[in-house]
Amino acid sequence: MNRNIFITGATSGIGKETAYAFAKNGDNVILCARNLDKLKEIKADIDRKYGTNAYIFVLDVTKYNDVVKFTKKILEDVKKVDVLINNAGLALGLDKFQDYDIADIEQMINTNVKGLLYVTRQILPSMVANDEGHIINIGSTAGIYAYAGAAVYCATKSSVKVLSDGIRIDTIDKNIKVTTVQPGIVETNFSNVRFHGNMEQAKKVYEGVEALKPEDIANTILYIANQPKHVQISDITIMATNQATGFNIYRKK
Ligand code: NDP
Ligand code: 8X3
Repeated sequence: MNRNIFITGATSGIGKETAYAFAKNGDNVILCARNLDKLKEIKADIDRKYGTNAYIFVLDVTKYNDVVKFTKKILEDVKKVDVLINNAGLALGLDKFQDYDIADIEQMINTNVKGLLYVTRQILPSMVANDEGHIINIGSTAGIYAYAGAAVYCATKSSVKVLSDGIRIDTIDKNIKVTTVQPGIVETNFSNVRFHGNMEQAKKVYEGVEALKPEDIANTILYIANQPKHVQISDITIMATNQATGFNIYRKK
């Protein structure tokens, strides 16, 4: 469709599959994350498969000055961002709040809340000026249902939902859509990151249940972005079939 789609956290999981889904759809993808090698690999693969020219750049969304610098450059280079997908995010740790590592708490808040705000604050004014745009924020079922050991992660994802609602109100008189996507369990690198690289512990999260695949979320995001101009999907929650709420998951023995 030849739109410019800016995806944060595009080197893995949901963000990466979303990049492929939009490139396959004929859109131009602008991808950022912290790992340059992975970005280069994805760019080469996307360009080869879909004959595009994916735009990549290293950006840690928690670094405000870098966000300002790179978003300015993107807007200069590609002129306009049609869809911003705020996907970069993470959980760190699974502990009682009273025992939580403060650095993990700060990293979750800095990435999931402040990073999302930094990027949106830089891109949204251009959407307002163009009277056109779509912001798709990746929340989580964790933002609806708190679960044990995840008070802060759940609070960050609850913030994503409320921030989306607030921004939707502030842009109500513009042709700007704001969507919160709230996935349940999706098998990605998420649990490996949460458990600080403990693959054994991460693997257990997906045992006995057919989790969602990152492609399932990517296809949903594409569907949301492909609605007609007058249709705004405000919220969408997607769970695995054997999932009932956030951490209410039926596992086959
Ligand atoms: P992954 O760990 O597979 O991917 C996370 C992506 O975010 C990576 O590309 C990572 O790249 C990037 N990232 C992390 N921190 C930063 C940062 N500071 N700046 C820029 N990029 C960053 O996880 P998922 O794909 O599962 O997670 C994507 C989103 O989906 C997150 O917001 C997560 O909270 C949410 N989510 C995940 C669910 C799940 O069950 N997996 C369910 C519901 C929501 P790099 O390390 O190269 O920077
Ligand atoms: C990620 C899903 O349930 O592991 O947001 O928190 S969950």
